[in-house]
Amino acid sequence: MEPLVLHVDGFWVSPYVFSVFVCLREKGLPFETRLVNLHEKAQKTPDYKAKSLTARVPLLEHGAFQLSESSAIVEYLEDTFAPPRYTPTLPAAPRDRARARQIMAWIRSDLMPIREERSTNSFFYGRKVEPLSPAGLAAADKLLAAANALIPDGRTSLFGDFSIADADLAMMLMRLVGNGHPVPAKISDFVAAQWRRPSVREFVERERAPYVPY
Ligand SMILES: N[C@@H](CCC(=O)N[C@@H](CS)C(=O)NCC(=O)O)C(=O)O
Repeated sequence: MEPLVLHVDGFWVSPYVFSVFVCLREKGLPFETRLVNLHEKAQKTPDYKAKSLTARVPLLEHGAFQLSESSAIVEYLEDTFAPPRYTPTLPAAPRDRARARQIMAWIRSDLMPIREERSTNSFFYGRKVEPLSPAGLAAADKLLAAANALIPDGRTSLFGDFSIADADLAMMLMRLVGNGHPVPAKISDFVAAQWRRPSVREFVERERAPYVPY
């Protein structure tokens, strides 16, 4: 098999790196990681930019093929390392798969006040946060209403079997849950169940270098 290399942020706080890391682990694929120190602008070096069209993390190298954008990477891995040989990380049924893609796209393109006011380094590093602004509260309400509608009652995954949409949604919800925002039990149970997955724990519980804001 051609080698897989995942380029990750130096503090392991990127939710987009997280998606790809979990996908690779769930599929049981061997891969190396390389740190890109964003606080030192390592993503702007000519070497890195020659590999990554977007000059961001994550970047996946698979042999000579280089790909940026986490959801594109997840789809590439799903197509290249497809079930039944490899564990699926997206649902098979077209409507569930479309819903998973919808959630992944939405989480990457909306809810900006939560992403800004509750960056993932807050719960990875136990950083104290200010109360949410009115825009942050409105975004939190929107997220919680969607999560409540998406998570089936009595279940702790969106589609029965795990998918990357579960991990992505849990990471977004953790920005609230991990900072003490009150959420319904169904949602905290969902986040807790996702946080117990070995692939997620490996990312969440890893040792991190002291954080340098950037
Ligand atoms: N839509 C992209 C977002 C990637 C992204 O925003 N990465 C951030 C880290 S979380 C980054 O590399 N920031 C450095 C920069 O933009 O210069 C994806 O899903 O991969």
